[in-house]
Amino acid sequence: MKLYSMPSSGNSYKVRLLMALLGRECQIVDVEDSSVALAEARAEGRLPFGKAPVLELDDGRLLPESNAILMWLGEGSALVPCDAFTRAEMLAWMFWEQNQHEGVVAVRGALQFYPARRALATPERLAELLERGHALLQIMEDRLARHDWLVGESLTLADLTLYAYTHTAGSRGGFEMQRFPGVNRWLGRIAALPGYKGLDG
Ligand SMILES: N[C@@H](CCC(=O)N[C@@H](CS)C(=O)NCC(=O)O)C(=O)O
Repeated sequence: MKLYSMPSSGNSYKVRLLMALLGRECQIVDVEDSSVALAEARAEGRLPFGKAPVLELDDGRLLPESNAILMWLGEGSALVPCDAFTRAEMLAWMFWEQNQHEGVVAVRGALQFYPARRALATPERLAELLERGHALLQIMEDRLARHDWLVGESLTLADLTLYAYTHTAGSRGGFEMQRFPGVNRWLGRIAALPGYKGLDG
């Protein structure tokens, strides 16, 4: 397998993290933001939706969308609950990550991290994203203050999905993470998992 992966991006990192935890290997093709490699992968038709990550299977099939890739790789592992309702709850967090959390928590980080986007980081936009991000992180805190994991009683794909951008929410996004002790304990729990690899690892 080959993973077209953006080194600095949480969406690509969540796939690399799952692979590390499952002890699975694949060829990594780095396609950093604004790079020639990204433009080439796109021009060669390797990125069906124009974005990274994309997993290329040995038979040439291409799978885009980070959370779809997690589902494919996680299939049959303990990270995908057998119980249908618990599995649907896991998916609910994964959809929420894409349609709420990422567009605020990741975007505030990206506006400050990628030089090309700094011009878009107006004080008004940053302030709005800060307030919305704190409200989203509070939703995670409400769950994690009382539970070790987002779903059920063990690690699932939902935790890995949300770890990707939450673990840099303070350092990149400037969110006040001390307000969320349950989230911080959960971040530590994930970082202590056997096989764990960091964003730069
Ligand atoms: N929903 C997609 C989002 C993918 C995405 O937005 N990827 C960004 C990096 S995080 C990308 O490829 N950006 C390069 C570009 O738009 O030129 C997923 O979860 O995989």
